[in-house]
Amino acid sequence: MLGPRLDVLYNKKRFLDVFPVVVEELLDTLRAESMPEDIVEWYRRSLEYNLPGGKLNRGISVVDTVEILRGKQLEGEEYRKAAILGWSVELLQACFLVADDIMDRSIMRRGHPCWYHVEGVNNIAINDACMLESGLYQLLKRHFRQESYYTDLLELFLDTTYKTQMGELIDLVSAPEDRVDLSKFSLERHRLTIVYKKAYYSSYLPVALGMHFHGISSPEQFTLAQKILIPFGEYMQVQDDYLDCSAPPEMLGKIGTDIVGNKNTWVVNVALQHVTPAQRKILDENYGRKDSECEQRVKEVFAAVGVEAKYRAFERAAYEKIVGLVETIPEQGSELKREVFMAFLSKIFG
Ligand code: DMA
Ligand code: MG
Ligand code: MG
Ligand code: MG
Repeated sequence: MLGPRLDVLYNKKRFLDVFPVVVEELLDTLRAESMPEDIVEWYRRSLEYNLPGGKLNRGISVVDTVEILRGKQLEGEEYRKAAILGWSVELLQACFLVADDIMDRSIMRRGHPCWYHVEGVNNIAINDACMLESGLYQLLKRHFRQESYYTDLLELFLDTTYKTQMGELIDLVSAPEDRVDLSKFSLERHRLTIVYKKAYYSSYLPVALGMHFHGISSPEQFTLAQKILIPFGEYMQVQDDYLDCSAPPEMLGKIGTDIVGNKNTWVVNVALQHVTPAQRKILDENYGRKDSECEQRVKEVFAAVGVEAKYRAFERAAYEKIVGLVETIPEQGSELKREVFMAFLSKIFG
């Protein structure tokens, strides 16, 4: 047994050790179609730029889920196969991020320029996003085609992708660039947005994949997992919204665009509930404007209404609610285990 901190490092290292295998297998699919070497190299650069630089929480959670359900560490070929399923989630995530950064006009991601901002890439990033997604199905075909749960995996990835795209659509349509109307925002619409754009793919998908890999097939178990993981995924996006306007770029690895981008975030909705008429006027006049002084005035209103304390209270309540849901799983005799969820929670809270 390593300590908890070393466990995290070890889990990340062995997961990253599988990455070169993923890259070579994906490049082989291009070579098999006789793609010229410069095209193979382009795909390599896109994979290496967009996949391994993040926390890899989603991918690693697939493996963690399997190991907790098995009650032992995976070894050799079995570990590699579970890790490849994890990398498939990371491919989907990379696809969403590359596209999201274009649509949100973001500049920085994971401490580097967004892919579409890299010299010579520009709009080719749109096709690269599509190829990051398509690549995951090549991995699934190669490694899981013979499994009884292959169709379940395909359906899960396809349905989750569709839901995420719906979420991105509500998010973007709610944020017109030429017309700021804060009266159109609401926490109900925000909740719908974040469940679809974040919770299904970031929280439910990794655990559900691990469950399939382990051999769980009863629909009730997946419904139970979803009941816990959707509120958990909601929390993940509220945290993302809060950090967007409050954390320094050095910590975040990205520069927040929500205020200038006129986004319907948790933060602006909470502020709207607590502003005085004078503060409301400042928000109306400064939110969603592409101007850093306007952005600063909005942040001052957020601070004045005490957004930070409200976020801390929300975080505490969310944690207690989710732990309460986890505790509905019986301690003995259940296919699912509480620890699957507690391990995931510990990666995200705090
Ligand atoms: C993230 O929304 C959703 C997807 C599907 C990537 P976001 O724009 O708030 O994410 P980020 O803050 O990372 O750009
Ligand atoms: Mg974004
Ligand atoms: Mg976005
Ligand atoms: Mg965000």
